[in-house]
This record gives sequence, structure tokens and C-alpha cells, in this order.
Amino acid sequence: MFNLILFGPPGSGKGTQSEKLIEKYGLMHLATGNILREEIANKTALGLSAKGFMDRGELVPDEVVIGMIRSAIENNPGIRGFLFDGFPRTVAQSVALDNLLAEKDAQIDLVLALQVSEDELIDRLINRGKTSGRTDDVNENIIRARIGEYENKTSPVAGHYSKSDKVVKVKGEGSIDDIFNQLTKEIDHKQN
Ligand code: B4P
Repeated sequence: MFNLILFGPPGSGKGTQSEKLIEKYGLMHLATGNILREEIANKTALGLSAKGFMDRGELVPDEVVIGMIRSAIENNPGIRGFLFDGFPRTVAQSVALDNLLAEKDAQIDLVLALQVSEDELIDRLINRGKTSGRTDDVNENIIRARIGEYENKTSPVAGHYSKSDKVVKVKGEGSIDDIFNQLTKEIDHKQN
């Protein structure tokens, strides 16, 4: 298996680049934000419990997202690998992910960390909010709260994987295709 984490703050291009990467490498895309929005749209109990957190720009509790990832991994045996997008977002989530993969004799092979300035993140998300209908993209205070959650709770995840030398920083500003080329260079280097 080849398991990749695409890491970065909200608006750094994780979702955008993931779509292109799964196509090129045949990985299964596991995006916790997308799964949560689907649960909300289907008005499931999980979705209803997550909605308030997401609308305030806060992280959804660890046990909820870890449970989602556990089912996804267990329901997809024999897969080439996973691309984790927006997960893990806390050190507790990373430890849980490492344990889930170890049960399958697998591990995280590479963490690609997109680097984007805060001003650019805010511009991109406000822009997306004009058309996406996403309640967490329309208000600058909520966007700032999401960036704050990232700095406090999510950035330590990079430290967790740096210990085993798995993190590679990639510039996340510039054209989508140029960034994609940089990401593929790092993946190809790791796989060869
Ligand atoms: P996510 O769905 O993961 O949302 P995101 O981080 O805002 O999106 P992403 O970073 O993928 O957006 P992209 O850059 O592609 O999470 C939403 C919420 O769900 C969280 O706030 C949290 O509440 C909850 N949640 C999700 N996972 C969780 C977890 N594991 N634990 C707890 N809570 C969790 O796109 C941004 C915009 O930039 C787009 O409009 C795109 O077109 C544009 N863009 C992309 N690349 C560009 C480039 N190179 N140049 C210019 N614009 C670009």
C-alpha cells in the first residue's frame, strides 16, 4: 500500500489537488470534510451533531471523525492506498490513524504539507464562499476561527510525522498545475 496525507491549512488547495492526485495514482480519496458535508446533507445523526462545530469553524470531535475513517479503511480491503485529505487534524487523530493502518500492516508513507500565506487563504475561501454555498466560507470571522483551529490543534500533526522524517513542504501558491507537478515529483521520488 502507499498511503499519503495531503496536509495544510483551510484553503491551501488540499481538496483541489487531491482530485488530480487520486486520478494519477489510483488512490482512494478520504476527505473527512466531504464525508461530513454528505452526512449533513443526508440529515443523519452524525451530520446533525457535526453541523454546529463546522458552522462555527471548530473541529468536529475526534471520536466522530476517527470512527468515520475506521469504517472507510475496514470497508475497503485490498486497496492500492489512501489519500487522506483534511485528516488527521489533531495529534490524537494521527495516533489513531497510525494504529488503524498498523492493523493492516501498513503505514503513512508521505505527508505533503502545502505552504500558503494567511492573506491568500482568506482571499481564496471568501472567493469560494461566493459560489460554494458552504456556510463556513461566507464570513471572515469563521474563516479566521478555522485558521486558528489549524494553528493550535492541527499544525502539531506535522511535528508528529516529522519525527519519522515523512513530511515534505511544498509551496502551495502559484498555478494549480505547477503545484500539482511539485507534488507528483515528491510522490514519484518517494515511490522509486
Ligand atoms: P475541509 O472540507 O477539509 O475544508 P478546507 O480545509 O476548508 O478545504 P480545502 O483546504 O480542501 O480547500 P481547497 O484548498 O481545496 O473541512 C471543513 C470543516 O470540516 C473543518 O473546518 C472542520 O469543522 C470539519 N472537519 C473536516 N475534517 C475534520 C477532522 N479530521 N477533524 C475535525 N473536524 C474536521 O480550496 C480552497 C479554495 O482555493 C477553492 O476555491 C480553490 O478553487 C482555491 N484554490 C485551490 N488551489 C488554488 C491555487 N493554487 N490558486 C488559487 N486558488 C486556489
